[in-house]
Amino acid sequence: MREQGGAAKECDVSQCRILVVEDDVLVRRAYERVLAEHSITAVGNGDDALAELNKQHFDAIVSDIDVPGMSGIELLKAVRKTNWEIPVVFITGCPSVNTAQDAVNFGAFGYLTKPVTPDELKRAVARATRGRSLNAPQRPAVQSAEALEARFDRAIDQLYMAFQPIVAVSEGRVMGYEALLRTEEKSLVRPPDLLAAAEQLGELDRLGRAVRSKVAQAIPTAPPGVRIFINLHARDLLDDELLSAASPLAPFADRVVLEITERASLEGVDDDLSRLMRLREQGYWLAIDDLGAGYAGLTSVTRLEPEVVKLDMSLVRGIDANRTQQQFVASISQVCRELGMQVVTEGVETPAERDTLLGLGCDLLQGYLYGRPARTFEAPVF
Ligand code: G
Ligand code: MN
Repeated sequence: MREQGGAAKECDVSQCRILVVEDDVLVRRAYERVLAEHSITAVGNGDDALAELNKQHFDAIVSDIDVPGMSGIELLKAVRKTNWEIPVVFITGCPSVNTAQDAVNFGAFGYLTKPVTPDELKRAVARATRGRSLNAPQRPAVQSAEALEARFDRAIDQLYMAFQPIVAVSEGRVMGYEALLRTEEKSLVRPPDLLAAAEQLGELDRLGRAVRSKVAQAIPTAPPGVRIFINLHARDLLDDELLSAASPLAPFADRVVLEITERASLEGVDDDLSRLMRLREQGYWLAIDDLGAGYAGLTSVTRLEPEVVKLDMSLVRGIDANRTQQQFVASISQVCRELGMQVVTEGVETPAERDTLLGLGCDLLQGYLYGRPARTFEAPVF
């Protein structure tokens, strides 16, 4: 169980602090102008960038890859040693599959090819800052005089799951549904807020158990043969209930796919890995979620050897018009398929995105184009 989007607030434009790393003065000024609505600090090389990062907090980094001295990729590696969170958008004059793979491996958020239009740059930064607030929920956004405990209790009482189809397009069938956390409690209606509340109250186990029990209740009503995908929070892995034979999901283990992110798969390292392996022995499938979103890297793919890899929607959005995204999705999905993994691409919204993905050999698609999350297992629109 883990946060699932919802209408999380983007960081207030004026409040976003962006670090721009670009050695060409004219280009740097151009980026500063395009991003003028944000608070910009611009530097010409990686060392100065690290010095700025030590001095102040930033919401995102926009970096050229080919900067003098430390390259953008080296800068990213250095940043990731201490900061797993900050989204990094790369811009390069000479794209290559190698640098794209390095970029994703170390959790880059986006990868743009020069010349970048003002719109592309603005959109990439908006996505990066939005992704950040989605991935790192702060304290609950809705303030209420009523104690958090009482609201959280109600949120748990009024918890329900919404199911979104994942389709195998060429076969015209549904391969699974992702179960997404929802509640009727108005003050915690955004999943990141509900998760932040659970974290704050030390109630993550209770939330995770409630989610698993709801999903288990719903599985008998799912169409035969489909798999049910469920998001795990890093914390869920430490809850013995998940691994116990008495877990409500246990009877359905061979139909359930547990989605994990980089954080869930690497945080406790060896212990987490052995717990994941035990879950697999019980019949669960494992999926790496949000690959390409900024923190799920290729190391989690090689360590876990998941049955399924889910490519993040930031790689899908507008893929029909972006050759770098196309090249990247093609190469990553090919590697995963060669390793025997199924590749799901998330967030497919338009026929153009669908057609491009199908052309790249991606056949397992999830997104609003096929169906929104719903309380029952709705058939997708093909
Ligand atoms: O991190 P994870 O992949 O579990 O996030 C899934 C979230 O993405 C859910 O909140 C779901 O509602 C949302 N979502 C699903 N399909 C689409 C889509 O096509 N477009 C957008 N913008 N969001 C989507
Ligand atoms: Mn997911």
